[in-house]
Amino acid sequence: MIEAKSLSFEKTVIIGIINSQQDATQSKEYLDELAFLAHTAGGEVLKRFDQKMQTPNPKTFIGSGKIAEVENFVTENEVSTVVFDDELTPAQQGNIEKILRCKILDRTGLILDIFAQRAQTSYARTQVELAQYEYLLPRLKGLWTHLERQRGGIGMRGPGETEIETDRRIVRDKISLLKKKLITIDKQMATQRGNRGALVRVALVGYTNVGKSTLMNVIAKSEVFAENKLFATLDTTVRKVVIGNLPFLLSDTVGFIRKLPTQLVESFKSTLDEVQEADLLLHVVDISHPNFEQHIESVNVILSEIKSLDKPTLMVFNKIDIYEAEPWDETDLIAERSSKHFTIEEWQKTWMHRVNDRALFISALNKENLNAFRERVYAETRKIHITRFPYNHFLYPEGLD
Ligand SMILES: Nc1nc2c(ncn2[C@@H]2O[C@H](COP(=O)(O)OP(=O)(O)O)[C@@H](O)[C@H]2O)c(=O)[nH]1
Ligand SMILES: [Mg+2]
Repeated sequence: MIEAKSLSFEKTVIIGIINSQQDATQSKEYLDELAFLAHTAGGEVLKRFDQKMQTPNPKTFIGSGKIAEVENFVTENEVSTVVFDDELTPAQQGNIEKILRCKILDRTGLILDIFAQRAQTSYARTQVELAQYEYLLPRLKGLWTHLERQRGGIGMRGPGETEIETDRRIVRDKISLLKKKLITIDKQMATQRGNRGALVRVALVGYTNVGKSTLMNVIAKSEVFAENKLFATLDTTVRKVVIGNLPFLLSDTVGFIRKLPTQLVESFKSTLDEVQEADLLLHVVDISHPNFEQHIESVNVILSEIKSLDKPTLMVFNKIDIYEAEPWDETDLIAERSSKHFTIEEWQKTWMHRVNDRALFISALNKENLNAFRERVYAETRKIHITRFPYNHFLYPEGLD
């Protein structure tokens, strides 16, 4: 994997479409997220374009009038990168590049680029590299050939730089080699997990940037990297944690996102095995995010893909310190009061009811409600522990002192 030579801020434009499945508010939020992704990768977003259309144009994704508008802006402002919110077909990518004459990325390419930037261990690097090659394979037709390739930067961190003109066969060989390498590592990881004995295993899951690593650091006194960026953490960290004498293993790993590229889900198998083999999931949610309920949905989609949706789960609503309800004007007789106006207490009631009391409301940063959190995790872990070691229930009282 080739790293960026500099992280200079590249002038970036982002583009999305609005269709009947996503209204204007939703599209705005999707583009907000894409802008955050572009920012995480080192880009400076100058402008957003959107277009109302039912299905993307097969040739240029957006319509010809819109693409001309984008072209003008790109030329006038010397934009170097244009990012689309959906996956482009290799043909669309090629066509658009010919028109805009700059680097064209789609959402998947951008996410892969961030992953490439952030993979720390050789294991994570191998996983990302495999996903990059699989993404590259159908796109090998002389893409980006006229671009100055030595420069690096967004979307250029990866096999695209060196392998682009080489034969597909070489890329295929590389893919099978990486797969073999991962199988070997997967086996080692499985053995390692097996060696951890019968300790209860708890996994933090959730959307990216919700505070999983922050919570891990508070609970396990570890030093996992936490940052206000998407996908700050890729590598899995496992710590032994003791609450009220009861030991268990807590793991923190990569977060999920809407439309997580399938190449990534596949190559991050071992990372996701950590979730699959957990006894208890802590599904962390950023309640201060306007879209948090959709985030929960996206996470649940991936959990169900890896057959982990039925696991015992506690919903952990984090960042209550910065939650703000939209102001509600009681005298306004037309506007209806909706969940956007809920107080934290109302959300608490709603979710406690929805998930049968299995919800906690905390601030990992300000350490609010962490005692309640510890109590609850203790109680849940204890339940699982004493099914394995029935004689041990003497050791662990039902509640903490
Ligand atoms: N205000 C506030 N910010 C938080 C809280 N927990 C985490 N954060 C911030 O949210 C950002 C993402 O946190 P991180 O732990 O890296 O999220 P992860 O991607 O889920 O692991 C960081 O800037 C944290 O400081 C919280 O309870 N309140
Ligand atoms: Mg993290």
